[in-house]
Amino acid sequence: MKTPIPDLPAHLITPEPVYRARRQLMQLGLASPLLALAGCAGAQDASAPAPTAAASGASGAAPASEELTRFEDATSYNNFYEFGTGKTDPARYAGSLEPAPWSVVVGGEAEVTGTFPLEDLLRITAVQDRTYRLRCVEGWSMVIPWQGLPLGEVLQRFKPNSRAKYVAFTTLADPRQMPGLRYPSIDWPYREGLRMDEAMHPLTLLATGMYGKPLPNQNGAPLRLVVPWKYGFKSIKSIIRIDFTETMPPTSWNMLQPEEYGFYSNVNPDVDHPRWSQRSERRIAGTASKLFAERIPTLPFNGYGEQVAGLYAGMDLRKWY
Ligand SMILES: Nc1nc2c(c(=O)[nH]1)N[C@H]1C(S)=C(S)[C@@H](COP(=O)(O)O)O[C@H]1N2
Ligand SMILES: [Mo]
Repeated sequence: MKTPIPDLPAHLITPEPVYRARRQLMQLGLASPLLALAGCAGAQDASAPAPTAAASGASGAAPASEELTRFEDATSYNNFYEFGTGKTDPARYAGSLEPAPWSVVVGGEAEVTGTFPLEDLLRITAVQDRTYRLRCVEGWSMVIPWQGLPLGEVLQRFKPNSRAKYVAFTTLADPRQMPGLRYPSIDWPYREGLRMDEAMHPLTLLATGMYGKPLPNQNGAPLRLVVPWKYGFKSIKSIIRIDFTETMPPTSWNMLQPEEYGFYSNVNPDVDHPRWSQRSERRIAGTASKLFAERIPTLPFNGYGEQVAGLYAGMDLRKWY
């Protein structure tokens, strides 16, 4: 069943928050003025992401001075429990995942809902290059050059209504493709969620590729979230469902250990995990001989505070961890 995504002129479908978000991105040097005009579907071929100067230059979101994690490490040291809980399990077993054909169900509090082939979603807006730090709650981090669509621009196309306060995401849960589902490590399917303004923030990416290649299966092919100011587990992989909801949706790690993992999960060196400190981290960005670099301090909001701290103004981040 195929539902056409309305293909309206950009000036009709781009509401004020997204327009402002784009302007903010341009000011950060993260989006070219050309892209800002290219809001119409099919503006750029999603299958051929062209690296841009903006991808590696700007401060904060694109740490030019930071060494990239090696492709080999980013694709062999993974968390993707659907393929096992060991770090090397995803690379070993994710070959059975079938990322094509793929479709995503969009439901809940929106005018446009239905089942959409991935190809149609990829035509909503242009693919962009974004180099982001990703900080796992376990205390390691990576620097990864992603390609993807700004999530907010995609979501806007479905015309969320005034009851849409959150966005819930669901990963595929197919025991035929995912051997890890045999174990109740998580109450499958893997679920994540964002508050609407977090989902609409220009840094939030719906990733389709990394290092200029399509997403490897172990990294969440064919479509995953990347929310660089939050702990890695918010960056849900292999998404098959997106729902606009009025209430805060249940999320996998919070369901599993509510004392340890909250809904927000913003990277915060001042709030320790109950079982370990979150003050520092070790980058996986090294030479072939050493997986982890020396310990470095963890930054509030993973270093993206200038862009995102405003989303949480007035909130006690010890309570809303
Ligand atoms: N569906 C799903 N998404 C997931 C996970 C998972 O187990 N299942 N692990 C999360 C965790 S804990 C991290 S740190 C990142 C790791 O992403 P990477 O393997 O691409 O570095 O994926 C996140 N997304
Ligand atoms: Mo993680």
